[in-house]
Amino acid sequence: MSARSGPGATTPHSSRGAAFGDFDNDGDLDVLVMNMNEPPSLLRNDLPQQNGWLQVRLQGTRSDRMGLGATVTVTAGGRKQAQALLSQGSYYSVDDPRLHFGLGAADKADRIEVRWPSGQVDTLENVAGRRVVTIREGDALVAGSTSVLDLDGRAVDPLAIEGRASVLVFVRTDCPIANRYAPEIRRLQERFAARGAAFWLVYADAAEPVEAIRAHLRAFDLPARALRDSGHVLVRRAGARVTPEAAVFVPGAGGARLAYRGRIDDRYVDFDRMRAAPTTHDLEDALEAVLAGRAGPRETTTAVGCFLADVE
Ligand SMILES: [Ca+2]
Repeated sequence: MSARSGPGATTPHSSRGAAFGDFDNDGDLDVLVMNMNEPPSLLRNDLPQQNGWLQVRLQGTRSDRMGLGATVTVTAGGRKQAQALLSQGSYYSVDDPRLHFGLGAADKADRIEVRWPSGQVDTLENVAGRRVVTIREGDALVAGSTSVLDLDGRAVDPLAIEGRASVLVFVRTDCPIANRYAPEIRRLQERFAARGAAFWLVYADAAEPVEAIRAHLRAFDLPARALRDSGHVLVRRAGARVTPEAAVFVPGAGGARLAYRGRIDDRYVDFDRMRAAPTTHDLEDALEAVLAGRAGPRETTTAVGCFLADVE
């Protein structure tokens, strides 16, 4: 034990138990050692770290509320690690219930699988690292993340950007203005998909059934992947208020960064007044800019359309 690590491990104590956990919430494991007849020693890990990490906090619904007895398997950087959440640890000690996973050089987990005592299995894909992820039993969505469900009920985080940008287009099945933009959405997707921009249609009304969304995609020949944002996670993150409204996210140091939010173009002056042709193509200009690595002409514009339900 190096003298530079401090006196915690070199000073003699009569110790009986040790608990491992991230005491100071900085992503590394610290150790609390229980000493006989004196206060415990906290061995705080203050080594600078470059490696990725992830902590998983479990919330049981049918199983134990803390998720005791569940097994969590994390796949990252081609490696698989499994840990079980147990209630026992060392003598009179129990570890941090947040399971800690080192990710090595990876900055995200490709897959997290939770096997609950109830038999329920929850799987999350593409989960960004360097944070505590709360997983609720029976809910494939990461609380506090930007994961939402696709039409098949799979969790997808469109802001875990794999290409160069993520474009969210907020739509409704019953908004005439959004429907009139279908050809333009299609044109932009065809134009920019090959250049690394992923397009997502986001249906944010919880009352819209999946079948209605599928019918809408067919009727308007919308080829983008559709997501359901019933909890308005993406609506809040983007600051969207109406449909159609677009948001362009690019990879940033602390996660996805909003580069543009607003109208697709300025064809609509008001809800019932439109120009013969748009004079600015705001979404297209924003995408051209971010794909060229520069700031766009405007970060936000005001979109005209149908209000999203329940958005303040
Ligand atoms: Ca720590």
